[in-house]
Order: sequence, then structure tokens, then C-alpha cells
Amino acid sequence: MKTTARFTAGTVACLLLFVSVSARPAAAGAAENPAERDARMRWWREARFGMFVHWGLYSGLAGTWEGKPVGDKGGMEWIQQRVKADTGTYAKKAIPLFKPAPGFAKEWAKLAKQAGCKYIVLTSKHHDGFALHDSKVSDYDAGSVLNRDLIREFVDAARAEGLRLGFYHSVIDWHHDQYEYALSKQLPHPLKGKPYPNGKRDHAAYLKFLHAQADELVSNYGPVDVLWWDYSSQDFEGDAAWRAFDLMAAVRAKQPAIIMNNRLFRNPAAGWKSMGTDGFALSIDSKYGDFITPEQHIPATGMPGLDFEVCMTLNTTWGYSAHDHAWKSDETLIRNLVDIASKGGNYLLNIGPKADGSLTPETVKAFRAIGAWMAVNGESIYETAASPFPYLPWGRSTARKDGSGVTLYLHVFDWPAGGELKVPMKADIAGVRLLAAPDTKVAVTADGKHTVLRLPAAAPDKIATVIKLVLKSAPKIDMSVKQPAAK
Ligand code: JFZ
Repeated sequence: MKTTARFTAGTVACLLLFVSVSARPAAAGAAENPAERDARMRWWREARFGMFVHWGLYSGLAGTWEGKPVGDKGGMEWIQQRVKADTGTYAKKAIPLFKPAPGFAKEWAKLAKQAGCKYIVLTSKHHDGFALHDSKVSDYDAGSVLNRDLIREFVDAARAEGLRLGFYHSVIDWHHDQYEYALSKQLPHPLKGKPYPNGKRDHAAYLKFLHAQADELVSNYGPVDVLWWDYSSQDFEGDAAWRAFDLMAAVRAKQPAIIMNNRLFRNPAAGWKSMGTDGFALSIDSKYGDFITPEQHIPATGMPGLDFEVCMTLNTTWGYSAHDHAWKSDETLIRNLVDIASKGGNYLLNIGPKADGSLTPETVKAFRAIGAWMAVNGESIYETAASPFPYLPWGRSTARKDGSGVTLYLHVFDWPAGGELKVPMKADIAGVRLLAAPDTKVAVTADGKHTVLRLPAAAPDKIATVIKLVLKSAPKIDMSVKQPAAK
């Protein structure tokens, strides 16, 4: 909601801010050293699992336009682009359908907590440009249209469950009348190829708005743990596209501990090799962000020291669609979580709530299944490091250094016929336990380069049975056991 009466208060606030920032110039500008960075990243590295929420005007349209399904696959948060609607037409249809119930975020936060998520990231604004907070610099926001601050309600619900929280904020904007979409051939816009309806646009004015809105999000809701920018193209990125370094510095000045992704950029040093959701590279220069963002793809391997977060959908859309029934199985979801942890990354698993905030039964069932598995096996995921094995034919592993010893967690996907599991290592074992069947005896023998575990005939957990191995010292791993080349 725009107001002019706040001009005076705002000016005073700006002056105060200027004074406080200039009083400690070193703090804002000084580069962080590696120990400080490790301390800042710590909770995120230990968390391993978060909930992503795509929710906005598109949620009410639910993949339907003028009575017809737009499709049953793909992101329906893009529906404005899919049907090539100008913002006026889109808003007119979508606004009456967007009806957030009181307390809409409580169910999300409870479900996230139950599932074992440590953080939750909500779309504060998606590409359609509609902001969920009460924005003073826009009339296209929940404050103006619904007289609600949906971000405030979300933040309160997340904190009540003890979750860390973040905002996904789109820098692409299909609403703002100064956003110069002709500057990129690669970024999507519903009117791409058409002249600006308002004749001429001034992208600098859009950037002023973008920066001001980001400032609202990091100023008015207490500590914000994550800023998840989205997204850039090779032909439109970084400083030229978004004044990205200024934007990041301004956010950091307000939220020194915040963790930001790499999507204000799309260049090789920022962790990108091409466009497309598989266009990520396994490296990042931290000046472009704190972590890389593989989307819908799990990297084939991890990289020592690389912070990455794989975001994925439960079906094939991020925003709610009534037509997408391609739900992933519990087995796929749980094994993805294990696979990602075994490579040293985080899993950001999406929900697409309906317009009132309610969740589909499939969504609730999926997160509950993960929660049930995590309640038994969570210690094999949280605060662990990537697998020390180049390859395990029957599953995955994670590891943790404990004093002078090492704890290994073996995640068995393919239970061995005959119950004999070969682990390609020599090790001095102090203890072995099945997390899902702690009373089961497991005999351990050595066989050449292998440690052999004698397991029960049937898997205690058909999706992923976890074997906890406490070792007195680092194992001698057979590094010659490698993943067979893909056919
Ligand atoms: C982006 C969004 O467009 C999408 O709606 C969702 O929010 C997802 C998490 O992020 O998806 C992308 C980003 C980049 C590409 C494609 C989809 N790309 O580079 O081709």
C-alpha cells in the first residue's frame, strides 16, 4: 500500500540509518573471513532439509484459464506467461480467487516441523509481481489488495514452530510498468516481442522499486535467514540487470547473517554453465552468493566444500495446479533426501498450497512420510558430511567425525539377497546398529577389501534402512569401486 503521509517518518529513518551505517564503515564493507563464513553458514549446512512454498495469485487460478486447463505438467505459477496475459487481465481474473484463510501458514509450518524441515522459504513475490507483504512502494501487494500482511502472518507461524525462514523474491517482474523486458531475449515475459503498452520504460526506475521492496522485507520482519533470488539469464544478469552487488550489500547491511543464493547472476563464476534447470556448475565464487541452486536435478556427485541446495517439486508444478497428478512416491522423495545429503547438499522440497492456504492430501501425506522416516533416521541426515565412498552399489552414506573416531551411516536402498552387505572398506568397528531395528544383532566380519555385515533377511525399512557404524578411526576405503558409466 502506497502512502505519502509516511514521507516524513521515512526520511527521518533514512537519516538515522545513514548516520548508523557511516558510524561503522568497516563493518558494512569488510570482507568476511573463512571462519566467519563457516559460522554464518553453520545452521544451513547442518539443516539439510527445508520446505519451499510457492503461493500467490496464481494459486487461485490453479492451472485453469477461462475454464480450461492450461496443461497438466509444468509450473502453473507461470500461468500468466503460459496464456500470455497482460498484468491487468491476469489480476482481474486472479485476485478474486486468491482468498487466504486466517492462520493459513500454521498448517505449513506444523507440517514442515513434523517432516523434519529446519527452514521454510516462501515466495514473497513471484514473477507475476504480486507481493505478499504490505508494501509501501506498490499497489500490487497483499496490503493494498487484501488489507493483510501475509508475510507477517507467515513469519509468525514459522517462528512459532522454531523454523528458520526465508523469502524467495523474483527479480523478474511481469507487472511493473518500468520493467524493460526487451532488455533480455532469454528471460520470460508474457508480452515479450510486443511493444511496451506504456510506450517507453525506464529500467532504473524498476530497480529503485525492486531495491526498495527488498529493503522492506529485510527491515520489517526481524531476522531473515535466507534470501532466495530468482532469476537471471546469460544475457541479463548481475549488476547490469539488477544492480546486484548493491542489492546484496544493502540486504547484508540490514541482515548480516543472511544466506543468499546465486540467482542474481548467470555466469560461470557464479555457478552456472548454461540456461535450463540442469545448467548449474559445481563451483561458486562467494561474491555471487552463498550456495548454488540445482533445480529439479540432483548433481551426479557432490564437491568438497561446495554449498548446494536442490529444489524440487512434489509433482511437476511449483504453484498449485488442480490438473497435475504426477506426484512423486514416498520412496523417491526420501531417497532424494538421502542422495542429496550423501553429496553434502540441502533438499528444499516444495509445496503449492491452494488459494486459501490449504494443502492437498498428497502434499500432507508426502511430508508426513518423510517425517516418519526422519523421526527414526534423522541423525543420519542432520549435521552430517558427504559420503566418503566414491560409490556404493546398494545405496548411499553420510558421515560424521566424532572426536578421534568416525560415525558412518549406510543407507541401504537395495537390500542384499541373503542378507550379506559388503561395504568397500577396512575399518575398526566399535559398534553397529540398525536405526529402524535397534535390537537386531548384526555380525561384522572382514573379507579382503570389504567389511561384511550380516543383516536380517528382510529390510526393516523398504525405502532406506540406515545402518549406523561407529568406527574407532577413519576407514580405509576401496577407492576403486566407482559408479559404472551410464549407458
Ligand atoms: C524458477 C522459476 O521460474 C520457477 O517458477 C520456480 O520458482 C523455480 C524454483 O525457479 O525456475 C527456473 C529458473 C531458471 C530456469 C528455468 C526455471 N532456467 O534457467 O531455464
